[in-house]
Amino acid sequence: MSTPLEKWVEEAARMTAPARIVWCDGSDAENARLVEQMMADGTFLPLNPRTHPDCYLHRSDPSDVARTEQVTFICSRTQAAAGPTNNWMAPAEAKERIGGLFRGAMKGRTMYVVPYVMGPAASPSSKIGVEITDSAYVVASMRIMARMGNVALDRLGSSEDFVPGLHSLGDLNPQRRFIAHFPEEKLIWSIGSGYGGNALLGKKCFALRIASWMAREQGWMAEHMLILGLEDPTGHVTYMSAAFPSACGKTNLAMMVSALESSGYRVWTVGDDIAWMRIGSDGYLRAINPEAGFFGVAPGTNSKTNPNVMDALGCNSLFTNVGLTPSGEPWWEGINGTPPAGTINWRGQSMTAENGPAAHPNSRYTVPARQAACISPRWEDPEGVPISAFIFGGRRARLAPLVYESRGWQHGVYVAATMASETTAAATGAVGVTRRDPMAMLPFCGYNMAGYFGHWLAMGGKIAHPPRVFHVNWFRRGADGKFLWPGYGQNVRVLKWILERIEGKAAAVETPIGFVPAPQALELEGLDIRMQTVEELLRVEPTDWTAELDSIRDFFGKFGGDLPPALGQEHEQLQQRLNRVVIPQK
Ligand code: GTP
Ligand code: SPV
Ligand code: MN
Repeated sequence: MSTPLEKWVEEAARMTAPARIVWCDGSDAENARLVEQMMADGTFLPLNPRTHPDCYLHRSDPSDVARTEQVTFICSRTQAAAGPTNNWMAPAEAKERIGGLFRGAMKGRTMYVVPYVMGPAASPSSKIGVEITDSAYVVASMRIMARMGNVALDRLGSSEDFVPGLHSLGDLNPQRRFIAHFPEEKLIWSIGSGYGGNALLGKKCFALRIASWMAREQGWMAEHMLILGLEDPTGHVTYMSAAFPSACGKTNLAMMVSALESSGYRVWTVGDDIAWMRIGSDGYLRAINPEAGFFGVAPGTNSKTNPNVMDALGCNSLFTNVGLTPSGEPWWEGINGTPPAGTINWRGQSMTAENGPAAHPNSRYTVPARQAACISPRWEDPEGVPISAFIFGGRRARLAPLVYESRGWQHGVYVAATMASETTAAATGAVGVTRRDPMAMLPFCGYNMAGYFGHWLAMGGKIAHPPRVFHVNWFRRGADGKFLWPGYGQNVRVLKWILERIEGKAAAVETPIGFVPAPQALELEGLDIRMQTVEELLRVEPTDWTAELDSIRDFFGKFGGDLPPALGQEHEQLQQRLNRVVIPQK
């Protein structure tokens, strides 16, 4: 008698016709074999064994360097279930079209069966996925990003309770690339890409798109959020989760070296990208990090901005699409000065003006979370950590102040649902275009976002101690076009204000959009910043917000009658508060 997993593997093999099937156990020996093989076929280039033992450089196809949202589909039975913000394809059509591409796709290749656990192995909140892939790079990456191999098979046994994900590189042609999710079946099909969230199916496909659907069905939350613990001078740790869109600072906030460490404020990392949260028996939202590694943006990372990750990258790490120095070390823009002579770029070309930057803007490192010095002692707590604050934010050159607090849960959901940010290189397409990205979930919500907003509103009523809701913006620019706020480790000053708001200690000024820090309430000791800049950072410009409301109204309009009335009410109330302070133009 074969198990449900064996049956699915047989079915996938019949469709894709691989030359051989390898069941991955996750062992060191298996990894060593894969690494040997990838060095032999050029998939991996070894890095300097002295400075970077067991580290490798991988170059993806130049047409396959970021998530591709235009070919990402939610294949729910009805289009209404996917909603106006997702691409939708009928399940039968998807099976037909994409199935056609999978037919024979693994001819002559090895099919790897990669079982994995999302979440700490012993957590009741964890879930099992199995990815079938013909990419050895994906196998090596999944081994870092999830608990992979026998640990998952042992937990699964003969159960059918796993999320299957079928992945093939196909021919890497962007015209034949599809990332498809069948939420009713809890099935993922991805073909034509070997990069990041398109190919490591445990991450965005399972832990966000499929999991968000499950979470609504089962009364929990799957969010694009980091999880951090802020330790105060007494040693007490307060946990917070933050949702920023892709490449807007989650990893850096979660892993920061606090600028206030000498006065006893320290940041501990629980997760850097995804949070799964359930209501605990104590009435707090309890968060686990479903992942086991960090797949972080390389450019801009250096020993000043993120020393914790720089130290962690010294061994057992993969680098994708970064430059390579003549001494065999990874190099990217912002790591340290100018590239050493003889550095080659991410495509293996010499560094000339025509050949562009050394590292692709969405180049990434892949590193085991446990290697970070800042990893929280509770990062694998099976019950999860209790969340006291939600922080939302994005890149807004002008509109949003450095930080503000919402007026309560319902207003907080409105703040999150109306978030917007300038697009980044994490997804293909134009960079720097402001778009609505509710809860940083626009590309990741597996169902109709109107229903998702409704789920958020409903959760608020069920959580005895709901997190307080804040909004931050590290990216406000001055008249000279430069960032006003130093960011990175200095962001702890904002976290400290948030902590003191939770504790009822910090002073705030009420504005139409919420509460901003009172002039003296932000800890600025030791920071070289002018008071005028601080005022500029905290300013709420009512006329800018009035214009924003029009754009929000257009966005909400997409959802028609599905939009929860509470959000419409919040919108009206904000409009009224703004009307009271905006002096009518003659
Ligand atoms: P994903 O992995 O795509 O979800 O991204 P992320 O949200 O984890 O973003 P990450 O922390 O990797 O940062 C993305 C880029 O923003 C990097 O180039 C960082 O150097 C830069 N960045 C992060 N935090 C700050 C900050 O506080 N200020 C400024 N100016 N830049 C920042
Ligand atoms: C993101 O784009 O939000 C990422 C990178 O975290 S990827 O895994 O490629 O989705
Ligand atoms: Mn992300």
